[in-house]
Amino acid sequence: MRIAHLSDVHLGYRAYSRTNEHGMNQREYDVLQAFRRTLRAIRDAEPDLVLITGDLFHAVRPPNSSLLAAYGYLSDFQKSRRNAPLVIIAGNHETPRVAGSGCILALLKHLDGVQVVYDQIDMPYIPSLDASLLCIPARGVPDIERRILQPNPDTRYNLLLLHGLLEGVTQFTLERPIDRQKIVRDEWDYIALGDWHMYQQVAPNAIYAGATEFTSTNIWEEAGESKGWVLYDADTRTHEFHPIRTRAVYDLLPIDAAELTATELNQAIESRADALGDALNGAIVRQRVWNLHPDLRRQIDGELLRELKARALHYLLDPRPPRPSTGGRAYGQTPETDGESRLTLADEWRLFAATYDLPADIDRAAFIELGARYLQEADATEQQG
Ligand SMILES: [Mn+2]
Repeated sequence: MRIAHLSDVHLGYRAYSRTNEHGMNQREYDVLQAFRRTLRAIRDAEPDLVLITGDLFHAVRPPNSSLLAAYGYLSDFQKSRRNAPLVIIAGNHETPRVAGSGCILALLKHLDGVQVVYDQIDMPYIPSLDASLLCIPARGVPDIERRILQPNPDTRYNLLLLHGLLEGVTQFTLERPIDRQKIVRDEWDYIALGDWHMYQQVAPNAIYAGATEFTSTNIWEEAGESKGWVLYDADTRTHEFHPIRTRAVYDLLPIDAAELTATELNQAIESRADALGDALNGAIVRQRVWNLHPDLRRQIDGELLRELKARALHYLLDPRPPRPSTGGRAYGQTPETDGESRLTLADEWRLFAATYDLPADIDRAAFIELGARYLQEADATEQQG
């Protein structure tokens, strides 16, 4: 059995102010395009089964523009593959806070061949494939601990679908990581994972397909990584990752402005951007500048910045004042408005804590990790829903 696995499409995601010729937010359109490209590639691969492991939609109530387009794409997709099975589980982004308030994914179950799991852990069976699929949507994750998760011994194939972060997947300490032992087991023919936006193989039979576009709060951490989908063979337990074209994202090498004159700073900004060549056009770009004193900041060439901002889809000059003044800055007061500053703040914490004067009996590594965990928890609280 050949399985196509995609995840974290985040339809309805919007960012920046740029719109396309139809007045649609450019990033919302990019995300739709990535979805369409992915569906085309999957259609051409003719898999027996397609899995979407959560966050198909970016929000509980996605914009009509994305909702209508996605419905059309999926309807055509199902017709083109003669309504072969497609199973979708809900992620945290499309799951309403209150149980029983319905889920937008329920709309898709009216398409032929489509099954949707969003309220709780469920194990649908697909007779045409003789396959059982243990589905754990975002809302089912808290139940993992008290459930016995086991394959159905009477079916040819047993798959597990999960939207959630396994322990050890990120460098950050998670508040409630999912016990790896409970999920990653040899008895499953395939373990399709979602929620982590980068393609990552956890075991030969367990894979995060990653997102199909750059839609995380920390896209800079993903710069240079490919987005795409996974084609998995359940009989040989082998897979191929198929990249798809996305908007380009570049996180340029930071500039340390501590020792620079205004002319040197402007030259550094220009030369780092020039190094991208034509790739700068239409790209999403961040240029961090460390130790930028407010006096020097006022001397940044406005015309140069306007030119870079006009060429890129989004050019973010991200200045950080000299370190002593960053110490008292409270969480939530970062100047950026895109919500991109989340991991940046953690970044900043690590930098700050690496040189902070600590009492001799304090373990610096543990101190840094504790701070990072507090930030992560504050972030998780803020992002819920
Ligand atoms: Mn996601």
